[in-house]
Amino acid sequence: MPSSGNSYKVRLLLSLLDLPCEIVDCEDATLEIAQARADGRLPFGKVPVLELDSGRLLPESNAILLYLAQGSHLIPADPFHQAQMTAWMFWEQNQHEGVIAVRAALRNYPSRAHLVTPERLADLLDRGHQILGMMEQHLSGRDWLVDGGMSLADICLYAYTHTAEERGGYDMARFPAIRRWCARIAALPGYQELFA
Ligand SMILES: N[C@@H](CCC(=O)N[C@@H](CS)C(=O)NCC(=O)O)C(=O)O
Repeated sequence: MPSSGNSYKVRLLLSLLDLPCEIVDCEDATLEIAQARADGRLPFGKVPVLELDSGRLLPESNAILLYLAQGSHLIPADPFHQAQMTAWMFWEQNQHEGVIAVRAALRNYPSRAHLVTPERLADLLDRGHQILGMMEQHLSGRDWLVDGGMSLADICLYAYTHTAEERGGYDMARFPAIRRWCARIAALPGYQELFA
């Protein structure tokens, strides 16, 4: 889904690792996504989905990242660092995405307009600033989320964080360490923008 941060995580990883893949666009509220769902190609009803050459289907953006990055430098060899990486990836789905991505979706997708109330937007703004505050505190004095170097955790959290201001309406001036971390990722060889 070209406008989706969850889909972008996968596109960014493919580009950073220079992995070949055919991208099939299924934008929100289009015939293409309805057809993919009807054809049984979205195991959990959502995108992204990775389809292997064997025809096996893998849903969930973070599971796809873990599968595609096996053996690469983006999965730490040290078991504790690897567990820290997965902790951030669970946190992204548990805490971050359901607030930061949801506020962006409410503001940007006409299909979600009927779900918008001023109270809901205000609550998501407040909770989002708290969540971003946690990332800010962690990234102050560190280059990457996990000790030992860049990992999938950075790709995963970058997806919705780097557009939090533009799409979500969050005040990123409050979070200089996050802005420096975003610039670090955007400078990586093979980096691809959300709308490339
Ligand atoms: N936890 C899932 C979330 C997937 C998800 O919510 N996908 C959205 C796009 S971000 C989607 O499929 N939207 C279209 C729809 O629901 O019809 C993941 O990380 O892949």
